Amino acid sequence: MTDPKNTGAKKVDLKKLKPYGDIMGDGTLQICFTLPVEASAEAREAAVQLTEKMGLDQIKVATMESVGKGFSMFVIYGNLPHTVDFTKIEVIKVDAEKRGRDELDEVIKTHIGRKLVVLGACTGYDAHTVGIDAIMNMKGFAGDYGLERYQWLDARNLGAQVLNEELIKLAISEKADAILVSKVVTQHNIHIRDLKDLMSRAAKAGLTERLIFVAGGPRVTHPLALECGFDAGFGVGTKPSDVASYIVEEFLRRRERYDGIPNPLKVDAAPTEARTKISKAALKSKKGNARKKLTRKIEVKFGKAKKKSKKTSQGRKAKK
Ligand code: B12
Repeated sequence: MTDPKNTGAKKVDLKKLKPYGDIMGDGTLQICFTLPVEASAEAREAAVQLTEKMGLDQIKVATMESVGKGFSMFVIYGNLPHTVDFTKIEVIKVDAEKRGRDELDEVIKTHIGRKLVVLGACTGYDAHTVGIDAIMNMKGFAGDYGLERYQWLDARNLGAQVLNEELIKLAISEKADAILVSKVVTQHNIHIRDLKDLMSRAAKAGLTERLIFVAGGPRVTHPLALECGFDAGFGVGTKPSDVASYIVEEFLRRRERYDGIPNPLKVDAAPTEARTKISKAALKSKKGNARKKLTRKIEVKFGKAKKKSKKTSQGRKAKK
């Protein structure tokens, strides 16, 4: 990765980082939104006032377009007065070094000696298969071959609208090593409820120690996945090799933890300070402090979802 401190010709004050437009430190950014009113001088003024309320100054309306009867769309430039201290930023990231397909196949062949069984599905009511296909299917995504292409992965794409209970049954009967779940629809936080439902079933079936659970989707983040009881979460722009790298590393970590077989990838890790903290947190039990802290943070964000009915789309579908 490039050194974040080496950002260009002008010296950047990383303690007071703000957007760059034309001159370093100008804070210029571009926003785009739609108002449910006809494009007009009044609509333009409303857009400017709303942008002022967001805290931007030096506002310029670059575009106002009519987007159908009763709607106007704006592209607006403004300068943001706020800054963030980049040196204090810590991110909870998936703990895995990125490796290519050939290297991962070689690691599995040499150090595991059997194919890892990976089941992928889009669960519940969700019928958006393109995301899970991008990860699983042979042809892959953005020039990165899918998991089906890996010689040492037995990757099976179960498709859309797979019930959590079915997925758990298959995980057991197929002796899966990893379960990949795609959630795209997020209306009423259905993705969170479905993900949590799967993990509570997995816990009841005693699957959470050895089986690797990975969630993905455009609104899925790694912290959200952890909060739902998963081991890792991947969002927009994920490539199959990101997921394969994680599965292989995590498999070897767990094998070391539970069977005492040394992890051959450990020496390569060379963790950064932040990554060490995260790895330690990840190693704690799912009921550990790190996870609890994280859960509290996310519960604030999704507090409403927690209070709502515990019914899931799985349940509803089963009743039909
Ligand atoms: C194509 C599409 C459909 C197709 C789906 C066809 C199919 N076979 O998948 C059809 C027409 C069926 C459809 C239906 C619906 N859709 Co639709 N659809 C889309 C659309 C246009 C594109 C989604 C897509 O394919 N993205 C491309 C893939 C590659 O991206 P991705 O899913 O993010 O995947 C990447 C990552 O997220 C990650 N990833 C994803 N899954 C996983 C899993 C794992 C394990 C990992 C590691 C990573 C990973 O890796 C992928 C590659 O990087 C989006 C809008 C949009 N532009 O995003 C709406 C959208 C998702 N749909 C939406 C809605 C509301 C619906 C409907 C409810 C509409 C309706 N009222 O009927 C229905 C739902 C049907 C159902 N039961 O689920 C909303 C969802 C809103 C929300 N957040 O809840 C969206 C966002 C449109 C919108 N703006 O309103 N849809």
